[in-house]
Amino acid sequence: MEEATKMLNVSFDAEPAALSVDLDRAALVIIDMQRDFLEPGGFGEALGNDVARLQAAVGPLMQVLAAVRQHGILVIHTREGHRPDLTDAPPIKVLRGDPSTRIGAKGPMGRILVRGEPGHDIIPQLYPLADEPVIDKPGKGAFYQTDLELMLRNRGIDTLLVCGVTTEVCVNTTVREANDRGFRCIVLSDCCGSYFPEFHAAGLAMIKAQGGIFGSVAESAGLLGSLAKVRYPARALG
Ligand code: C5J
Repeated sequence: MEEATKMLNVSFDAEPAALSVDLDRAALVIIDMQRDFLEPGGFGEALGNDVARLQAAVGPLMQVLAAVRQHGILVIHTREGHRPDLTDAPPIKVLRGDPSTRIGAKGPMGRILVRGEPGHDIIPQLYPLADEPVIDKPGKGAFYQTDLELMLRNRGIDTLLVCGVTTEVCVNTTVREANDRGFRCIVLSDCCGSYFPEFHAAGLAMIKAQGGIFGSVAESAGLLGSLAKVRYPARALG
């Protein structure tokens, strides 16, 4: 029996210009949707932020994740965090803030931003499937000291659909790293979030300015609409 052949291209609105994406060469990269950033008692709150502000991205991202999974598009999740002995955490990062709420300090969800602790894990609504790679990153960018680039190149990926938190920190850093490595980035604006609405807006504006100097910005509805229209040829009987 022959395998179905995909009709691979989808087109949708984006800024600064509409896009066409080959689904076989695209990956969804979900940045740091961790309990430590989105739930009370974690790193985000330890830094004085209102974590509820990030929740707006969860619903749209759940829809995108479901659609992307349905189409067999590669999904990669990232988590920011450190080894329990903090040997991979720069002292300048660890020593910021009150000692009781620093990276490595004990909080309601375990040690803050430490791998293996409950707070370091991804929120249940977006939990990775067993075959979806999870990149543990020590920095803000997903390429820094990780094997993300190797994974993408091995699979022939040239386009990243980027979502997650926070827009102006880890999403922006990752997009800049990706752009310098020759990957096309499409940031799904409603699937990203920030503790600061003005930084969210500025973070997206910086990506799409000057003809898309770091990438494109699109709302998820356009992608979802075009994914819903993809038709796969019926399998040949045999
Ligand atoms: C931050 C992140 N904001 N994932 N991390 O420290 O954006």
